[in-house]
Amino acid sequence: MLGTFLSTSTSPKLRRTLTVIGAAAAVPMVLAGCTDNAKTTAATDGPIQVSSTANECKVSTGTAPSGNLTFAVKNEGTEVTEFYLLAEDGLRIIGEVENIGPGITRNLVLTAPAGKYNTACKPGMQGDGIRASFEVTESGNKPSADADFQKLLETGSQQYAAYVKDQTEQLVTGTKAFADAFAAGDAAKARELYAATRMHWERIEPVAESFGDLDPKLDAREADLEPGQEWTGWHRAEKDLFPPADYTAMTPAERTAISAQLVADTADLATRTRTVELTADKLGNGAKELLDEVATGKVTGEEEIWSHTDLWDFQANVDGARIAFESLKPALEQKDAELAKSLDEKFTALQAELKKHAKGDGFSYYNELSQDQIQQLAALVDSLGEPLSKLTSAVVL
Ligand SMILES: [Cu+2]
Repeated sequence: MLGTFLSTSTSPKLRRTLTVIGAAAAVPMVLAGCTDNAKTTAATDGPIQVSSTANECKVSTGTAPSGNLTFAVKNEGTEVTEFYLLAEDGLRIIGEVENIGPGITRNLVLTAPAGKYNTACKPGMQGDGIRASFEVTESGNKPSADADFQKLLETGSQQYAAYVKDQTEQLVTGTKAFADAFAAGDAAKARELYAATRMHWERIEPVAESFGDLDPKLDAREADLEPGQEWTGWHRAEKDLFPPADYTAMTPAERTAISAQLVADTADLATRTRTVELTADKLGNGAKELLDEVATGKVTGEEEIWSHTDLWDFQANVDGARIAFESLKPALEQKDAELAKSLDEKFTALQAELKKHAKGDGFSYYNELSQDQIQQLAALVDSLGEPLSKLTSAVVL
């Protein structure tokens, strides 16, 4: 959940900035092509070290030259942590790495133009995090031409943008049908539409989550609510449709209000996604985020605590990750054909295992799975997560 980082809608200025980020992605290929120039790349200085503890977020430097940055984030605390690079306004997320367990180091690789930023560690994944300012100075490294490689990245990003557009369109339509049924008290129809409609949301979750104000309104789970937070969205409806024993059903007026809000927030999401500039680093990091979502919410059965439709979400997260990978694959094959092959194999293996649990148009319910089956899925998710964490650096550095 990124709910604490409220995001503003994408301004024209931000769009220009993101376009620059996209253009800068071509730099490393140029450098890699001329070996005597390799020392001019910022990456040769090695990653920026970050140490996250319960009450400190130590970053080894407060400045870095523009271009590709790698933060090696070590969790030296006792709780799971996250690390973010935020824009100067402290709201917009430039890049993030989630779910860093105690003792673990994970890299955040991103492309940043000159400007002022903020770093943040979020031990325990709660609150605003421990922040500090960070400056990226102009390195003078201007992207110039490996036209072919740049074109592959651009094409891949455009393909993924089209995918997001298509998914949001389906989400808007599906949500309307679901909300109509739910508001009308047609629980059977709403239950039938619930999981399949949510798949469109779950496929594009990293894009949806980049709007930190919309994500909690649409997808907050009851267990994750902050004190005083109003509970709306999919999981609010889920509880009413798949009620636990001690549950008091919503009134028709409450159902109507939740439905209207769900439709309005989804329309807002669709509008905002149109102006998001998707770049190679966002695709690569987004793919990994989706798989992390699977590992932390779906393979554990926590996302759909009442409906038990976790495998629908699981499939959708895997779809979104795979589409991002496939969009980058032509570029990746130029840089690291072995990694492309490994990712292909591991996506295929995970998909094959998931398919074993398919039932009609959907899946078995989570509570129908045996411990062995859950462990088998979890093992394949872990095995894919390892090479997937290398995707961004492989295409961007
Ligand atoms: Cu979710």
